Amino acid sequence: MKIAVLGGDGFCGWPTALHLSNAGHEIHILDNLSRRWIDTELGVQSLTPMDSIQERCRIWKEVTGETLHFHLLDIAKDYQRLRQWLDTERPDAIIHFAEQRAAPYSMKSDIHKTYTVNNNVGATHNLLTAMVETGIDAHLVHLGTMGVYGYSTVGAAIPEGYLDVEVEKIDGGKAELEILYPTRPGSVYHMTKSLDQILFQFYAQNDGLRITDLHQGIVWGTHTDQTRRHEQLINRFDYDGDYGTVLNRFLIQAAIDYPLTVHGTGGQTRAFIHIQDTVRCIELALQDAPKAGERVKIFNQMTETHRVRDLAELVAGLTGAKVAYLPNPRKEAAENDLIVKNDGFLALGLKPTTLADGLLTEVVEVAKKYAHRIDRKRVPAVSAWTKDIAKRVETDPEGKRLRSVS
Ligand code: NAD
Ligand code: USQ
Repeated sequence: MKIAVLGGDGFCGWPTALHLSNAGHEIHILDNLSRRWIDTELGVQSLTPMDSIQERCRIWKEVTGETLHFHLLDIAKDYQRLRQWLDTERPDAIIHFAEQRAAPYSMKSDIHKTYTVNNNVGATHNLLTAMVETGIDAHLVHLGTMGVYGYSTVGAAIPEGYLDVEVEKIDGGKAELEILYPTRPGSVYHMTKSLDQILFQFYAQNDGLRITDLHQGIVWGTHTDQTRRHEQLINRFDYDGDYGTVLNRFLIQAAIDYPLTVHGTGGQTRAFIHIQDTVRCIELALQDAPKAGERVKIFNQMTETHRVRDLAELVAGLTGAKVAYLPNPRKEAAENDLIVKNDGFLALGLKPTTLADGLLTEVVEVAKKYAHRIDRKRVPAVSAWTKDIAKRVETDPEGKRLRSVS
């Protein structure tokens, strides 16, 4: 297949591009490199040294003989170029990663909120309307988030996107409906993914676009089979307070002897997936496209759930790291349970990679190798969800914010 990977220079997009190229597909990466600019804005860099996208593509060609085509394009801003590109290239599938994906970054200021909404909703809508306008019959696979559901404890498993409900009719009878699971986003970023869902619903229904939305959990790990093939193919790895995600952060913190930064009591339960399974799931989703006129296909792309404090204790047990319980900069439930259905991918043959597989140690090894690149001042998460919370969360880089260390 000819596949467009939008956001293919990012943490999930790059290994996906390699995985699909390795599987024999023709890959076109479209990216505006905004994520690299955000690194500069924040004064951070990937833990792992990342070459330019052109250099990465050159190395892939050298290692495998396969070409990765790169196109510098802003999906949210360059609408006409996007439409023209789709019209000319007519890809069979489009994988859409091209959004601002950090919840803390999206909550930093009004400017960051506005950017995140304009970029994410604009990119998704531009893509959908350009697909209609050009008349291409590509299967769109979008990376959404588990966070659209919220993480509330209702004592029932979260289904894959849709909920069967019964409503009382005016005549007193009952009617059965299938609705999108009610969204309850916990940040401006997660809100944009909720808005994306409505855009997909409309374009699938109105124009018969074939769309799969992957509600992905928190991705951890760094390597996939393809990124291991050459030092310069290495994936990016975010550790800073805005873009670093919880388990990867704990692993690098352990490697540099920094107390593990648990927010609040660490009673938050979240869904997780290893990066190797991310790329595999996307390949499986591509093979299972909906037909025109079908509703949006939704998969929960996760393999396990964990409580944040349990992860901290696990990493501490593995490495001897200390655990710090900090004031939570976010507005979120202090404790929640989370039960998630992921039958869709299991039925398609996914064999989940779990935390017990020794990959935790691999990440610590990667972190130790590149520890000299870590700026400890960038480790604390200082982006607060509200002005009141900001007053409570001190911004001291190391040590003084710690409420208790176990
Ligand atoms: P990332 O920030 O590493 O990569 C996103 C890429 O998209 C970057 O290369 C960026 O330059 C590009 N991009 C952003 N806006 C663009 C635009 N307007 N035009 C062109 N390119 C643009 O993020 P990631 O971790 O690879 O996440 C990819 C997708 O997966 C996101 O949509 C995210 O919401 C979703 N997701 C990520 C995780 C995770 O834990 N990393 C979990 C669930 C879902
Ligand atoms: N947390 C800590 N300590 C830290 C960092 C985070 O306790 O040092 C806590 C947070 O308060 C939160 C949980 O860990 O309760 C998860 O935080 P996170 O930053 O790992 O994940 P999140 O903000 O939800 O976002 C990430 C990705 C996003 C994706 C989402 C999937 O950045 O792109 O959509 O995971 S999910 O969480 O399933 O919605």
